[in-house]
Amino acid sequence: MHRPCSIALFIALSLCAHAEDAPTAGHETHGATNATAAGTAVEPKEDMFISLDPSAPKTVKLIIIASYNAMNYGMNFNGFAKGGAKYVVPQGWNVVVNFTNNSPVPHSAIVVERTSVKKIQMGDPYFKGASTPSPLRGTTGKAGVEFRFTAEEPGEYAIACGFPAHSANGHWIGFDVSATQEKPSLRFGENAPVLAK
Ligand SMILES: [Cu+2]
Repeated sequence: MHRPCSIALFIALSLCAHAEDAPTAGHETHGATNATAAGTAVEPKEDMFISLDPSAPKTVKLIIIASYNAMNYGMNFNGFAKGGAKYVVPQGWNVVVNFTNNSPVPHSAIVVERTSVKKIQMGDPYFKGASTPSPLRGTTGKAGVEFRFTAEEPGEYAIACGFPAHSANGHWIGFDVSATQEKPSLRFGENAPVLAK
């Protein structure tokens, strides 16, 4: 209990320290579908975060929102942490990720091997191009950044936060590349996977 608690406390204190840097109220950007500073959020539904690109073959668009709500001290993507959500993408598909961060605390997204989620510091993304810019530093803001990559190799990966120690504290969700599944999907918790449309 002691070690995770002290890490969690540290993160919580960091959040408090950063709160003073938060943008002033009334500056909410358009199109935000979810969280507020208070941490209340629309309950996440799978189809809000995955869709097929109608203009490009074998291309899936993922919406990844860091600090979607207050869960896990804000160290969540789309309201899930510790692998509680999982994307599956067929091998060879193109993946376009739109990343935004609801929190004034920096977060990032980087695709790593599932076995790497406990690392304090992430290295390079597993697939070329598969991270937000400067994942160690992270970004803030709802303006968002986009990155794209090709899911070339089947396996079990994670979309992790590259900000030091965040992933080790649960800021990651699952990302599998499948050699057999024909359509991308997203699963939240114990729900059945939802196919991209
Ligand atoms: Cu993070």
